Amino acid sequence: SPATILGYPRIGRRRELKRAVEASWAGRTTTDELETTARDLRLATARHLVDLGLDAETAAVPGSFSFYDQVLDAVALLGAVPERFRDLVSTGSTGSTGSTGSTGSASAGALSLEGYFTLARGEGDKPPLEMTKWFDTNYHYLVPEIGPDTPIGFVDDRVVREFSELAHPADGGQAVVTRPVLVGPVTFLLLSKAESSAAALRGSHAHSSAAGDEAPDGFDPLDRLDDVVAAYADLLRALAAAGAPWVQLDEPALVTDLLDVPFSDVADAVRRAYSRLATDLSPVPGRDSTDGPAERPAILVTAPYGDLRSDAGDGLALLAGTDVEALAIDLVKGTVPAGPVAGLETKTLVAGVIDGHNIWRADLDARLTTLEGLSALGAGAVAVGTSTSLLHVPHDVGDEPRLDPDLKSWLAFADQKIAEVVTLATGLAEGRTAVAAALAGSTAAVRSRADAPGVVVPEVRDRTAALTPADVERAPYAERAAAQQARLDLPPLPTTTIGSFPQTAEIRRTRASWVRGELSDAEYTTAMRAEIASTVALQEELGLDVLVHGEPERNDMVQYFAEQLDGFVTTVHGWVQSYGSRCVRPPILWGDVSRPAPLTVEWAAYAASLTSKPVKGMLTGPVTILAWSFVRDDLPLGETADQVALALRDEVTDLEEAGIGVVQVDEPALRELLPLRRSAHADYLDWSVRSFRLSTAGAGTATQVHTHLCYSEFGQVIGAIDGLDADVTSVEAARSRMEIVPELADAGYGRGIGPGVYDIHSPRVPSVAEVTELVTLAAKSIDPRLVWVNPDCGLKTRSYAETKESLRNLVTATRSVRATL
Ligand code: THG
Ligand code: ZN
Repeated sequence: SPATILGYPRIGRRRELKRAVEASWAGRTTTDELETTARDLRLATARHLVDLGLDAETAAVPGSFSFYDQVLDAVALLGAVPERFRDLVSTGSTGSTGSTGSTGSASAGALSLEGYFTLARGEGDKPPLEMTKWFDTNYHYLVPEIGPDTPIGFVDDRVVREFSELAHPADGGQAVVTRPVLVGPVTFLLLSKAESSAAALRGSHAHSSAAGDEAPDGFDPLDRLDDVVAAYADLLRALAAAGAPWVQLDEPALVTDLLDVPFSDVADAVRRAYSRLATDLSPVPGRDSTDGPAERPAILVTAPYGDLRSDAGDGLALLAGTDVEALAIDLVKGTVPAGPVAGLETKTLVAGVIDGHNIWRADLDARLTTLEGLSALGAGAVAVGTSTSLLHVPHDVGDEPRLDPDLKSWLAFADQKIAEVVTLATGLAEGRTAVAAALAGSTAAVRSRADAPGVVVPEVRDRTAALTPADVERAPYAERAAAQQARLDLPPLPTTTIGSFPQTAEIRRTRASWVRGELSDAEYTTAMRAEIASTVALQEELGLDVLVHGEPERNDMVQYFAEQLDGFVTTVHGWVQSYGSRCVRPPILWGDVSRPAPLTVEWAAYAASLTSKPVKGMLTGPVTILAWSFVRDDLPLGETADQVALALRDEVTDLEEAGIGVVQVDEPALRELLPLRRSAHADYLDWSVRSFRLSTAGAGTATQVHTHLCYSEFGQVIGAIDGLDADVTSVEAARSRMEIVPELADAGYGRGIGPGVYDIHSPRVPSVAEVTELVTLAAKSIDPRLVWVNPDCGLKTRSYAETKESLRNLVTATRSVRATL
């Protein structure tokens, strides 16, 4: 039985691609040098996958490279460049195949690699494509902007060149026949937003984030399906001509209800797209009776990240009804249908039984049983695969010498997962005895993990078992608000920041030297205190009302906590791409969680000792800590969240005892973990809101609890934001002109709100007039006594020069609005 994976990490095991890309952006290397590095990386990766057991000749190795993002790759493939970047496109150059899409407007042309990066990063006053979370992961894709006149054609044959380069390697070494991987046409359009015609005319975004609102009435990116499909058809012809036997089209949009498109519309689009691609083009010769040259490779459609079947409709039956040759389904998140599925008898089913989104070694015996049970579906053939691309896991457990050997034996990163897939494929084809040793090893690891000390800690379990509804309740808000105002004595429209101040190169160097042991603990503490003192002095000088210590000691808002909590470990090389060249190292939550010692108190207390203004203690909330970690699969997420929440609750108590009167618990990932299926929302919102409240409800009535939310659209969790019961909620809002304020008010939210008055993701300094206008706007749509003034996110990635100027303008603007109240 064949073995395959849906995709492999592309950043490189030592982040080679990140370094090469950033060197090229900085002008230290040329684009040609970057292309060469990337080509070498692709060749080495493909051969590595063959060494790990994927077949070199049958397209078992995915061609899943990307310089930045797979959705941006599709934009480049199609030349679907928003108007404001159209000058980057070279018309006339249509890729070396000479094949062009016959549709769309005439100016479809290819982007250079530099132009491609410009769409991702913006240029001057041209904002980049918007970035948002990819399904329920911590990976971010770039959102295509598609309008009625966006050029769409097959303009860039990079995918074909990448295939050929590995199939006929210039170095004369091992050839690898890969399976090019692309975002499928339906998912591409469902993830796109309607291009704003007004913004297109202006050539700049100014304050027009609500691009969709300005699109021509009734236009939906899905209206361009025929154009996109025609371009994909041209690409498939080119791949067939280059000899590619297979292509993979990813259609994860089929596993989610969150895109606000009725299933019937998605189903129509899928039928239409795949009848053009699969039925109308003849597949590789030999597959059926066609004698002419192949017009396309065999097609594998994948549906990762969830269950194809839902109350709304049966996506598996839908895909099985098309003429594609293979379907990949997620059997980690998804379910196995009980009986035969019509249409599957002519197809290969790629059974995603190895988890591509988490790092636990699989129970191979159980997985083999699942695979054997698939015979009931009546598929033409069964292949073994991963549930998702391995993009979301690090490369190799073997790169982690510092991990405890027992713990290590429970883990499978990308390379170990490939070995698991290969073992299962052999086991399915040849029977259990052929893989007896591997099965025994897997069973032993599963047992060792279940029995290991620390996995179940009775005191932790007793504490969560004893929780009662009273543990998540605080005094009524009116009582809290009065006690907090008496204690804090804040002016109207209080000003604050979200927590982090710029992480200068010097701060990073100091932390790195301490980690390497070159700085003593005492020297490190002195250096961090000096940084905190200067940050506090700056905030006093600027005239902010609620100060922060600035977080110079924190590497990452989740990793910092995981390093100090029992039940977590962190890795050295476990990098996972977050967006573009940026990576994170998700901690591994392996056991019951507890707090051996205070986490943040000494830094916050030191800051508070330097000022008479209130200092806000800064914590990361339980949902976000789980969302950005690899979580255990042997305990319900809600129970793990409660354990983390109790550790944070103790921290809140300790902060209070140290005299801190304001505590912020950030939950930027509240929306990210929202299940892809609506049927699971109530349960998720129940445990996520409860665990947040558990972390904060130990605070006294006079302690002001803040939370901060960002990185997402909040529409689908607006009720939950109210449910968090924070005294003050700060949210991203500058780019959407404070729309969130009336939305929250409509949802019944009646506590403090800090709509971000400027976008920290851009180096632009907001003017006093601009901030004044936004503060005035916010104070009109909600009781002005509830409004706080703050930037829309932490300042970690900004420079001090911009930060000072922006905050100065923020304070000046606030004072002018205050004077009018
Ligand atoms: N932490 C974690 N996940 C996140 C964020 C975070 N997901 C959402 C959002 N924030 C993603 N944003 C970023 C921003 C910057 C970086 C990573 C994710 C980043 N990474 C460094 C890099 O790749 O060079 C490495 C990190 C380091 O220096 O330690 O800059 O804040 N968990
Ligand atoms: Zn934020």
